Amino acid sequence: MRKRHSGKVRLGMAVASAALVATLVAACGGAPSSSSEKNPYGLIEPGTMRVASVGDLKPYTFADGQGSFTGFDVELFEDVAHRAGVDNVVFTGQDFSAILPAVANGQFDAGVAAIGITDKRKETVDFSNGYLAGYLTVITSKTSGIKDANGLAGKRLGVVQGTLQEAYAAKNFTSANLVRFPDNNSAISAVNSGSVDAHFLDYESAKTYEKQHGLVSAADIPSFDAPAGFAVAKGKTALKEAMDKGLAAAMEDGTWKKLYQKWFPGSPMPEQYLPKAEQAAAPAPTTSK
Ligand code: SNW
Repeated sequence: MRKRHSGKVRLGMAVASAALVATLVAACGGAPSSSSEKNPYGLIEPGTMRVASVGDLKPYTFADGQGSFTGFDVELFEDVAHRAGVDNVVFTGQDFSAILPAVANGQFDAGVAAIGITDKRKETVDFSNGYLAGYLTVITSKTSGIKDANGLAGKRLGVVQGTLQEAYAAKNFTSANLVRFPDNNSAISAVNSGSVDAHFLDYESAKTYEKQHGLVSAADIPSFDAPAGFAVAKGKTALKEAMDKGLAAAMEDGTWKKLYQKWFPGSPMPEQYLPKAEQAAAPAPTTSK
């Protein structure tokens, strides 16, 4: 008890003195954001990570009953931020299509929402190394008759604007009629009401919505070439490097694995993000004769 109490007092004093320093710096006309000592990552507000996310991508990123953000990506990001010395992480939900522009123009320090790393997206933002690779899934009602991707011909397929699903469907599901939504909740409502025939979203979220609404999967499309990463503004090298260092540490000490098992129970465990000792030795070259 005593220990915890004194810890709190010390923390309080540290916060107070940090505030004092900030006030003094401001009073002297110095720009705190240019001080690499006080703000090594160039954050909007030193000591705080402002993160753009979405509130309806359970179990990756979602707002719980109290409106707090949680999920695999959220907890992994918080862990990585902690390793970088930042414990105050503030998530803000918005439309997926608004995240990367908002990160690029400096309204947020990072974007976190199972955002697949692609060359196209790298034109506007930088990414951490990848931390998750999986499938894109078409879900539909039990009565739609859609059994696979071919069954989408002539059907109305929902996609969230700006997602890889939108791009993939436009290119590959050319005989489907795409219906663009701002977020997953509105698309799922449309599936439930029958105003669209199916929706195309991330695999683990599809499973969550299927359970919740009695929907079924019709197709899983691999998206391993676009693993999810944390988006940061271009040129924030120190921030990107801190993310990469934290991610590597979270993978090596088993934190990544623990979070994966917590949020994606029963899903096959990909090997590349596990501690090195747990990755199967590279298969010996086969010398079959
Ligand atoms: O490309 C995949 C990745 O392999 C992993 O499965 C996590 O999701 C992805 O990054 C794809 N995510 C979509 C995208 O990046 C949708 C994200 C969202 O709905 N917030 O566009």
